[in-house]
Amino acid sequence: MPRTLITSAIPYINGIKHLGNLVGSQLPADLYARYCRARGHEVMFICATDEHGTPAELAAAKAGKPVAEYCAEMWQVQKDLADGFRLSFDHFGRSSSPQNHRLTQHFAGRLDAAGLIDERTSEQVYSVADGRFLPDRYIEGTCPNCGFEDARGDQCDNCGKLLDPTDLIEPRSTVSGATDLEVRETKHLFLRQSQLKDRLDQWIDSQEGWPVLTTSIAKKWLHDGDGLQDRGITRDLDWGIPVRKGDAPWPGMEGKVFYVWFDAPIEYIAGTAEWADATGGDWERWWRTDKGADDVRYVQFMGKDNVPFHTLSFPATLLGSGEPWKTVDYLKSLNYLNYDGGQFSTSRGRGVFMDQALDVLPSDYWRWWLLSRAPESSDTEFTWEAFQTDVNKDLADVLGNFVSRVTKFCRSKFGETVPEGGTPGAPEAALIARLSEGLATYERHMDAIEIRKAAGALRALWVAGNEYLQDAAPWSTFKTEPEHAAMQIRLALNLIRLYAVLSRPFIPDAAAAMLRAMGTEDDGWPDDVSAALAVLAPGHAFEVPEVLFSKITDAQREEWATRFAGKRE
Ligand code: B3M
Ligand code: ZN
Repeated sequence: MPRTLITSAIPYINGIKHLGNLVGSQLPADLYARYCRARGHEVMFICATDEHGTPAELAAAKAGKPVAEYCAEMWQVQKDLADGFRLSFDHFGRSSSPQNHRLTQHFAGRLDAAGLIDERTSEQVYSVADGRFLPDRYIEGTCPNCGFEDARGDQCDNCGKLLDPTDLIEPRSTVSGATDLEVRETKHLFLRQSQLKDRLDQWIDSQEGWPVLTTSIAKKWLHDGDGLQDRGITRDLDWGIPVRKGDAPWPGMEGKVFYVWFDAPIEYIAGTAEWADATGGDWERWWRTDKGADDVRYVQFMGKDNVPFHTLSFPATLLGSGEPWKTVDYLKSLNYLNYDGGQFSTSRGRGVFMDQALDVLPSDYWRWWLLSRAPESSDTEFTWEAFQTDVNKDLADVLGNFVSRVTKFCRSKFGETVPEGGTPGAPEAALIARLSEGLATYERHMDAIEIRKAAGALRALWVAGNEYLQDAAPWSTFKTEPEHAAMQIRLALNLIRLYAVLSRPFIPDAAAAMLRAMGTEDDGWPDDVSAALAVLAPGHAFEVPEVLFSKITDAQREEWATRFAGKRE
C-alpha cells in the first residue's frame, strides 16, 4: 500500500482566514489527501495553527486576552471552520504544543552540536517604558524609503520595503506608544545557512519534477545577491518556545524564544506526534527514514510566499541535524487569488472570509469554484459573476440536473428501484470508451496535482453522461421500447454512483448525498468503467435526492457583491 504524507502550510492564529488563504494551501491539500485515500493509499494529513510570533501577541493584546487563552480560542474557531469546509486532516495541531516545544529544542541542540549555530550580538530597539526589546511589529515609525508614517519594524506596508526596526524614523512602541526608545545590545542565535548552501543546492537538484515556480524561487534565494544568508532564529519575546539545547538550558539565552519561522515547520512533525499521542499511533514511521519512513512520499502544499522557508530554511534544519529525517518529495506551491479587482485584505476586511462563505452557501459550492479555478500557473481572481456562472453551469446544470432527471424519470416510470431490461448497444459502448479515456485523464492530472486540469477532466466526465442521456432520450424510447429505456436508465443510475466516487475529493457532501440516494456504501475507486456501471443491480432500491445544487440568482449575486465589498467588523 503506498504511503503518502501530506502537510498544508499552517495558518497564523491571529484571525479568520479568507478564501485566498484557503485555496493557497489547505483546500488543495485536502483534495489531494482525499484522492490518495480513495486510491487506497495510507495517508497522514497534517495541519495546525501557527501560534507564535508578534502577530499572535498583538492580536491577543487587541482582544484584551492573555495570549495563551486567545490562541486556544482561535484554534477552536479555525478548527470549526476547517470542519465546515470538510478539510479532512488526520490531525489539526497547534505549534504551541508540548510536542513542538520538545522537537524544536531538540533540533536547535542538534544544529548547535553540528556547529551550525552562531551566537551574535546585535543592536535592537529597547523600550525603557515597556521594559522590553521591541522586535518586528512591536515597533512602528516613519518609513525611511517612502515616508509612510505607520511602517512596521519588519516591513513597510505602503512600499513593501523590508526594514530593520533601527531603520525607522521617529519610532514608537506599539505596546504603549512610548517614544523613549534606546538601541541596546542583545544576543541572538543564528542558523549558519550559508554553511549548508552546497548541500541544499544538491538536494534541490536531486528533486525530480518539481514545479518551475518552486525551483526558481529556491534557486533565486540560493544564488542571487550574496547568496543564502545566515538567519536569526531567536527573539526577545515572552510568548514562544523557550531557547534550550534539547533538555539543557542555553546559557546566555534565558528569557528568549525561538523565532516563529524556526518552530512553525517543525510543527508538521510535532503535529504528527500530537496525532500519535492522541491515537496511540506511531509518528516516527512517517518522519524517520531509519524507522520506516523511507517508503513514504511526502507532499507539501503552500502559497508561493512560503516557498523559501520550505525549500531552504526547513530543509536546513532537517539536513543540518545530521539525523535521518524525511524531507519533502514534492512541493506544490500556489499563486494568489485576488478578489474582485483588487486583493483580499485581512486588515481592511476586503473579500470573503471562511466564516462568511459558509453563512452564504454550503462548502461544496466554494470548494468546487476555488479548486476548479485554483491559482496554479498565475494569480487568479474571484468575481461574483464567474462564481455564479460556474456554479450554475457545472454544479446545477450539468451534475445536479443529471442526477435529478435520471432519478425522477425512473421513479415515475419504473419506481424507485433499478430497472431490469434490455441489453446495451453501440451508444453504451461508445459512452464507456469515452468515460474510460476520461477517467485515465482525470487520474493522470490528479496524480500530478494539476488541480484545474483535474477539475476540467471531472467536468468532462459529467458532460459525457449528460450528452449520452440527451441522445439516448429514455423519455422517448420509453414510449415504443420500454425495455430499452430501462437499460438506459439502469446505466444512468449507475453513473450517478460512479460520479459520487470520482467527485468526492472535490465535493464531498454532494458525493455523500448521491451515494445515500443510490442506497449504497460501495465507494470503491473504479478499475474498470464497465464493471463500475454494473454495481447497482436490477431491483436495487434508490431514492430521489433533495436538490443537490441550487442556482445562484442575480439578486443573490448582487447582494453578496455589495455585502463583501466593504469593511468587516
Ligand atoms: N503561518 C504563513 C502563512 O500562513 C505561515 C505558514 C507557516 S508554514 C510552516 O501563510
Ligand atoms: Zn515605505
